[in-house]
Amino acid sequence: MPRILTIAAAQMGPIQRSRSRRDVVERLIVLMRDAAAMGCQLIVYPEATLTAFFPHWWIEDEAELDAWFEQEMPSNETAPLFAEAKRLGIGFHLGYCEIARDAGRKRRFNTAVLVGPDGAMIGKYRKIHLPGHADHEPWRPFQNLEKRYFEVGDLGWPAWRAFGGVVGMMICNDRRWPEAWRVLGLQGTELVLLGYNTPRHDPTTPQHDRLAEFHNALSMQAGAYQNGCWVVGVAKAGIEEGIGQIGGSCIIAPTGEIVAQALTEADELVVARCDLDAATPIKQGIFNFARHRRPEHYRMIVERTGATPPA
Ligand code: CDT
Repeated sequence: MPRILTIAAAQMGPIQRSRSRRDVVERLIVLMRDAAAMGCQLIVYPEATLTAFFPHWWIEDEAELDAWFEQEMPSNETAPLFAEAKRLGIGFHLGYCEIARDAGRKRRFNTAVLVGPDGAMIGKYRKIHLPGHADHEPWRPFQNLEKRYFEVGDLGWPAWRAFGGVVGMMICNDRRWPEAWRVLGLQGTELVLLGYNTPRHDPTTPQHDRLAEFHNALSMQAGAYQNGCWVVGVAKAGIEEGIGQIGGSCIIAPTGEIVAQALTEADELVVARCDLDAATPIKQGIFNFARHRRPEHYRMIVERTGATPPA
């Protein structure tokens, strides 16, 4: 039986800091209803979907910082999204900022959850590659304080049997790291869901600003091809509180080809019929890990060279 999954990448336009969770959830539900009407079984929302991307600002007050996070999922504000998904029989992926309580200790993570069409939680991933810096750097036009506001994810990198295939998640900066893809690829992942908030301007390397969209697509297309998986990459795009963020939300086939892509930097659905079996020729062919991968040699080379640049 063919394993065809119709998926919507739900790109979000900017969310200004004055917008409430209720406003945002209303926008998410509009997109979800449209996706369901187009026959989608899964809708994928971006990283930190529910608010403006607050790591762009220096925040000292603890209560002010906490207000950007979700204390529970679902919460009173997000429950309508879960209820609508269940009513429509559509699964979803949602990125949000999580406060967790661990033996009374408050912990903050950049998190994504995968929810089934029955409204039940399938899995949770906490972002591992946190970009940016931990201290206030006033020379920057905007901050990138993920290293201050989040802990490195502590849930490992699981893949789940879901939606008729093997599904994994990563979050934004993770997509630039080949290790992220390979850890999922080694688990047989056939579908990777990932959201991002990527500023068009990187104050540390402005000479690369013209390449922001290219590096985004390059990372995701390479990850898809080299691991034989579908990728749904979803942006929070447009000018948010004066900071321009790239769009380019897209769905990529296991061949590395982009099969559908956003045309705007606003709320927009990007939809594709994804045949999960299209991963098989890559997984059993050019990237058949069991036959062609040489981990013992990679280890030997790293041990011999110390994996440091030559003197
Ligand atoms: N959210 C996030 O991880 N953003 C980073 C910005 C890095 S600056 C180029 C990203 O990798 O897109």
